[in-house]
Amino acid sequence: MSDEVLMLVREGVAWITINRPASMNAINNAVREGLPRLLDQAQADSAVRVVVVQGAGPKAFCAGADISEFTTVNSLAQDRQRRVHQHWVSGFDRIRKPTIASIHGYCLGGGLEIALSCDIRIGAENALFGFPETGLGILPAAGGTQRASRVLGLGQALDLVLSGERIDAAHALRIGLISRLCSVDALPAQTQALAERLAGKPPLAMEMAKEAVHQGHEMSLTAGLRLEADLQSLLLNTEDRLEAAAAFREKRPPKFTGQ
Ligand code: CO8
Repeated sequence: MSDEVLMLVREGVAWITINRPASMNAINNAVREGLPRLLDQAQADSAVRVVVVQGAGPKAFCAGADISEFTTVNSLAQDRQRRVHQHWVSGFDRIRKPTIASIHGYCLGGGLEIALSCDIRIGAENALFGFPETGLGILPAAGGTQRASRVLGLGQALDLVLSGERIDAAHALRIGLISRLCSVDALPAQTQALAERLAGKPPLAMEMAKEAVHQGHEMSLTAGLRLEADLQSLLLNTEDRLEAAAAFREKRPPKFTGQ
């Protein structure tokens, strides 16, 4: 596989790095094909409890699609193939483990769509977010128009998508685009601490909590509450629930097995 997107598994955390720093980690074919493949690998690997996505180099998380590949108009056949084949960010919809975007520098276009596909976004003070797509004659079509409105609400999503303006990290925190903000220097350690905290929790509870929030968001309140109750019933039958309670009683750290 190309080294333009890398994965390293450490202490239950899969660190996926978009590794094209000379191009601001722009998404070329290798990234488009490699990222979903690595996400599927992380899902299949029982040693992985949490996935972090980050960008290599000092300047960018990801500056969006590689514009140097924007040279030809798609034929209808290519377009059909694109729809039939896996959507390039769909790996995030398949992964049941918690995902974190660790964002520094530019987070634009497809890069912002990757970030929005993650469950938690942590941003460094130098992060800059925006959707330049409409200025390029396209729209944010890797989930951007849909996920932005779900994460931010219609007003903020329409502002970002239509204006194409960049917002800084403090603004992103204010509108809920990121939920955590830290200094540039602290970003790796803060991300690692958060990822390891999540990785230390019972995996089935994490998976089902994630499912309840994501699926429930697309349902009526009544259906969502039903889903929540059903998933809780499943968790009440797990070994890890008993282990959590036993560890609390015995004043020791829990040992979760994912059963
Ligand atoms: N694609 C290709 N190369 C890029 C990209 C990009 N998106 N962004 C930066 N680079 C390259 C530059 O060409 C430059 O290369 P070189 O050194 O060889 O000239 C290098 O990275 C450094 O960039 P700059 O010199 O421009 O650095 P600045 O600090 O002056 O500016 C910016 C950084 C603001 C990030 C600027 O480079 C920029 O505006 N980049 C383009 C951002 C953009 O419009 N992205 C595309 C959005 S559209 C999109 O993402 C659609 C997603 C669709 C899903 C993907 C499937 C196709």
